[in-house]
Amino acid sequence: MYILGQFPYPSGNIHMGHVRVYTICDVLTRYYKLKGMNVINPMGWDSFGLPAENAAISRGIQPSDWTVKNIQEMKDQLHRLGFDFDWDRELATHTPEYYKHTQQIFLELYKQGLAYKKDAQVNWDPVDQTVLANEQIDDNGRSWRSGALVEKKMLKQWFFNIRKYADQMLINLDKLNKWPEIVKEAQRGWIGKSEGAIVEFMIKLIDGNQIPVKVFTTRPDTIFGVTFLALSFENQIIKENILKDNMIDQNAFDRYLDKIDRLKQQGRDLKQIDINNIDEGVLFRNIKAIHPLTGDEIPVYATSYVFNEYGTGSIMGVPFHDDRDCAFAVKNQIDMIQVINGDEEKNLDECVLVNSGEYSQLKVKEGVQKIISQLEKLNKGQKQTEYRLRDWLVSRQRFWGVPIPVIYCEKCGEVPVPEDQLPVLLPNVSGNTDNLKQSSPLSRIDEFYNCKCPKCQAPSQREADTLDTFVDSSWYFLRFLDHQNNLSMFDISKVKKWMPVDIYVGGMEHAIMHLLYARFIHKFLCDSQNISQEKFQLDIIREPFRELVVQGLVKGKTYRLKDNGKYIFQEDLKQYSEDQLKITFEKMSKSKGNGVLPDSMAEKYGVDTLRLSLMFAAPPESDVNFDENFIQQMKSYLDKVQRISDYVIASSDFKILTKVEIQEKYKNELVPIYKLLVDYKIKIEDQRFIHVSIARLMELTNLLSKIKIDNERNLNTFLLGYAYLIQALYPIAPHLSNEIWQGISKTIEIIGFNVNLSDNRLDDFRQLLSQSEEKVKIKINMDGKFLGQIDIPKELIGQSQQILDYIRELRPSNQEVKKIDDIVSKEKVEQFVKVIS
Ligand code: ANZ
Ligand code: ZN
Repeated sequence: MYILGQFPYPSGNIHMGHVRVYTICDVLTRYYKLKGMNVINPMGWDSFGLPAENAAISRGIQPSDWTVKNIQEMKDQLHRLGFDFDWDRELATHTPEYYKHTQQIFLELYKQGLAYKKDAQVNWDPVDQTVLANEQIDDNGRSWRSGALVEKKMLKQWFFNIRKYADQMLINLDKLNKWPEIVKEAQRGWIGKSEGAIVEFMIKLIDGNQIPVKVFTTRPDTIFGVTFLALSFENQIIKENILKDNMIDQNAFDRYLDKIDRLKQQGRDLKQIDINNIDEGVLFRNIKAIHPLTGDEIPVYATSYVFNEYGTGSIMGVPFHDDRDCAFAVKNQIDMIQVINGDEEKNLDECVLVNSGEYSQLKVKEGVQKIISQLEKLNKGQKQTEYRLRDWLVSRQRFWGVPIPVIYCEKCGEVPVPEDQLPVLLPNVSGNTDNLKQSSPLSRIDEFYNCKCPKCQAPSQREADTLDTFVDSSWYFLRFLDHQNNLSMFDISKVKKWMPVDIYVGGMEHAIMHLLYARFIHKFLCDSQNISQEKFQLDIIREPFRELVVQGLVKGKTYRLKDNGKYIFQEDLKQYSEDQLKITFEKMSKSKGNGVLPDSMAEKYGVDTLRLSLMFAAPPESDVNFDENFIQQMKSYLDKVQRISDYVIASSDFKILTKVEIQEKYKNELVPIYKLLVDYKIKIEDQRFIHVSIARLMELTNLLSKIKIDNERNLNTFLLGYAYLIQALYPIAPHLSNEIWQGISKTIEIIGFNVNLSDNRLDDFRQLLSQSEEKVKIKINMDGKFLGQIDIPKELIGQSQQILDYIRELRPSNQEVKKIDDIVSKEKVEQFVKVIS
């Protein structure tokens, strides 16, 4: 089993969010080991990136020194928190041993034509001479560091052709039935597939010449309702001045361009166009567009609700049927024609075309087909699929990243670095971090920048851009499986053995980009003979992460003044009375004074209490409100479990039997204990219910503490039950459980357990419970397909939820169930249970 938490950026501090992800992984790792499985749970560092570079600049130190120091500090912290990571698999993406292979991936993409260079617009800081990310620009369009007004500049940038995989990634989403629906929806939206057509309109210029303008539409059926044409302000045709000279109000046009630039920096999005805020746009004077089917003449505008980056950067306006076009038409008093009859929102397929010439009375689907074939016949259009997904811009004009392995030679042009010359090493910047302040620092470091052409040996220059750090993290889960391999990226047999990752745990902030990039690179590597030696048939769907757990936030207790909303810090609380303050829980942050340090909590209450609190407070996907009162309750629970061990040590008046004897002799007495443990296993194996599994252990603790140890029967039931409790508690509170187990080792040994807690396997409580149960066979059909048959206890008949739980618990040892479970999504299983009931 491969359990993985998203590896951290070495900022220098483990925060509560980290502790939560890694605790989920740790609990599951220990649990499955206890079940007898071979589990890996590796840890590493996503160690390239801007913060190291900024720290280096502000303190005059090497980015690598800062990074290594932070890694050491965080590692110490993780050790103190007692996580069971496979430290012998540790890796860091900034080491040459790792990034050599990141460069290899780049070269492989390059060879297959999937890494390419093209002009792209960047944010340029004219003072610092550097490219800025959108996040580095404030609301007034100024650089966060220099304060200079940011300019737009075209630069040649490297891209990965992720769009080649857009369709595959989209289709596979349907098969990832162990992923949260919300993440899949986000990815679908990001990929944004739209099916429609390209239609060509001719524009008649003043001199009588005609030029073509192509539009993308998802609704060719509305073509008879087109009453205007609209272009984006940045449209190429306008740039080339074909449509500019004397045709527009230049001042108004420039004002719009400025506005669009600002919106772009704020990351404006096609999906967020506000219909109430559609602007008037700019009309092109003295020209008309010609409708390709009717020959009618229609006006042409430039408007900001048409995006240059999508489709063709121009649209056909159908005001009667499109909300944005409608708002625009109202402002400009443009005609509207109804061409579709029926409820378009509810059931488009049932609608019919009207006012559409020979196509009138056709249903929409047929209308679309016939109109497209007519356009094709006239050479005026064709079917087209568009994606919102843009190719992945991977160039960064920064130092602290993977150097892109390309050399520029005057004679040979762009030459990829031969593989046997990898890695292209980052140079040393000791003593001179000034270079880092400017854009493309690598181009200012001679011993790096100047080199020989690998082909003709002529003096040449290296590429000075480094790779986006998302490239580093797009394949680390594969390297964990063979991280010391210095011959190749990984040994394919190891990858086949462990992949896909069984449970991947991380935050919502990575729901789109990281997961999309990792899926893309994984698919690409599967396809690349050169790297995988043979296509790796990891699983039928070639996806890297079988199950995804997206954890919620850890929120801190926040105090605010009722009258002005001001945040009050912990140390100032005394100055205010209770009724002056309002208490809420908010995302932890320094400015709110509501942060809680894991180290101090662990020191005060113990690591196990911290773990238990995070796991019991809420299911993994929900936010946790971190409250010290709650932690104290968890502490007293653990204290109680520990106190009970005193009885074990004290009780020697009656004979202690062996496990098998107790199981035989006190079968009935053990039933309630078994039942709780069966449910504990079910709930922990469906990660959504880890908190419920803990509730079962609390019930078991109560049950045991009520047993009066006044005869042999009670003593032995109590002892076995308590041993089970400590075993089951071990994944959640490993340190305390070990300590208790050591303390009662003599008794434990007599019963027949191993004195080393983690060397014991969990018993099959279901089996023990069902020794007296009668079984019946049920067949499982889904959507008319026979999936398999299994035996269930007769007493479960009619109780659908229990049947579902029972089936889940058989996983993963029962092959039949595993098969069913793989095909059937969670939602489907729920549906199946409804059918049974
Ligand atoms: C005519 C039409 C009639 C449209 C109608 C929609 C409804 P999605 O689904 O997101 O792909 N469009 C095309 N390119 C655009 C651009 N660069 N900027 C802004 N809008 C653009 O949207 C496709 C629809 O969005 C296209 O279909 C086009 O308007 C518009 F009743 O064409 B439609
Ligand atoms: Zn050359």
